[in-house]
Amino acid sequence: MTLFPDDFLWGAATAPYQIEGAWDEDGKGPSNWDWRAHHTTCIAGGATGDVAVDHYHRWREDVDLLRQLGLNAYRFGIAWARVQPDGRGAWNDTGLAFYDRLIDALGEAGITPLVTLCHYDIPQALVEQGGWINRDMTGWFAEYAAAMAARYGDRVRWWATLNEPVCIADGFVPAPDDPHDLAAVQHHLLLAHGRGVQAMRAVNPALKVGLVTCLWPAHAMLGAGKAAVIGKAGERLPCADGTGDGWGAFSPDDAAEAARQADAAINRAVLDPIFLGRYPREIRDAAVGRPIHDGDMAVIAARPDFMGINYYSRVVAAPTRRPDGGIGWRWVGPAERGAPHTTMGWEIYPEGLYDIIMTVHRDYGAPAILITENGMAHADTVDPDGRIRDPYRRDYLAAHIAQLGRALADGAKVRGYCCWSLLDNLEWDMGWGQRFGLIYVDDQTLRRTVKDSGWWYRDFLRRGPR
Ligand code: IFM
Repeated sequence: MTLFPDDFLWGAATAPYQIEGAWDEDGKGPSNWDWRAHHTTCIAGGATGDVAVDHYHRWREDVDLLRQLGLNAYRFGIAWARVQPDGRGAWNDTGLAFYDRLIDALGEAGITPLVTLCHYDIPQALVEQGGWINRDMTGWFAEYAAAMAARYGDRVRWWATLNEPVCIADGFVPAPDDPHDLAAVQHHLLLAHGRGVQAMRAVNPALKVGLVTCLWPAHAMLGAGKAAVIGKAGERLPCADGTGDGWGAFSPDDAAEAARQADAAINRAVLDPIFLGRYPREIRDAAVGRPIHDGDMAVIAARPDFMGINYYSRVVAAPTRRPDGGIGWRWVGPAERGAPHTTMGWEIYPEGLYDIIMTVHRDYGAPAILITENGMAHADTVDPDGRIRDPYRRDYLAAHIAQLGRALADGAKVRGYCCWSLLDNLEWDMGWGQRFGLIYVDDQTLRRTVKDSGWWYRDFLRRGPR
């Protein structure tokens, strides 16, 4: 018996800045990422999204590739600056028409669109007014969300307001160094989500509106090298000598606290406000002065129709001693532990997908879950016969989909799964070095070639996923 219902959404995902290019064509305004690429040295190798992988001009071919892969869903984002160049005021008809054509072509191909409103990029004109530090952003975002719902809501049912608010707050706005500014950015992002949900529901109550966040199960680690022990949340780590309560400078309780802090910073920073209407204790303690107005938390906690989960790996947190004597944490990467990992330096840990789905399902009671991103980067190469043999990616995807099946069998309401990514693309500040695609894109010609893992995904879906 198949675990996956017939209407399960099987797709692949992209983001506008990473693929579209045409950064200043047809009336598009500059975005914060255009500015970053043109005015800073943040992006490795001086890469820019000016052309990216030229999806703006090659979208027909890309939709055809989705069809060839037999996918019934496609997650993409709208570049706010393409449809509303200044983020306020006038709309850009040519930009709006681009997404009309894309959505219509997906409809003709029987592919369900899942649309993200803000996948890191915002109009640069809004950055010049403070960006996410400015509370007015929440209103401007809600107006944009409502306009998108009105324009495309007849054809697009699934909407995500933001992609990965924790990442936006941490590094993708003009980086807020001051902890108060960071707290403001985090809060305004979630408030923008909540106000966006309200605005879209007012336009069309039939829409499914949610939020996408990247979740990393946080595990605790004590000790170092081969002697180190790692435990899942809530597990009590053994002591070094089996008798006392210590392991060098730190105890099992310290390790548990480190993992709790990592979990709060990465996962609960979003899940608690959205589902419980409050920030986790660890975050409340760290940022005094968060600009919360009366009623904000209720707006943020307007129940989403689904939770979008991006899953790549787990975080292993070891305790550290803070200058004030308290316990802090540090991320112990897989290379340091000798664990298998991708070229992003992320551990390959499929079981974490099951764990994190069950957390969102059981502990937070999410009404529905979409896996909005999952995949691996590797330095893929083209063989002399033109094929891209990537058995590592096939194995990665198969292992993660198996965990998805486990979660479904255990009652989690998972409605879909999208590989990250459809195409090799610009990996933000890491530039062109990280190939995540099911489809290889040649650096020079931008020619697309489906990798073996892409054909494997097609065949897996054809066989009827189990
Ligand atoms: O490329 C990104 C994507 O834009 C957001 N989620 C993580 C991916 C890999 O880093």
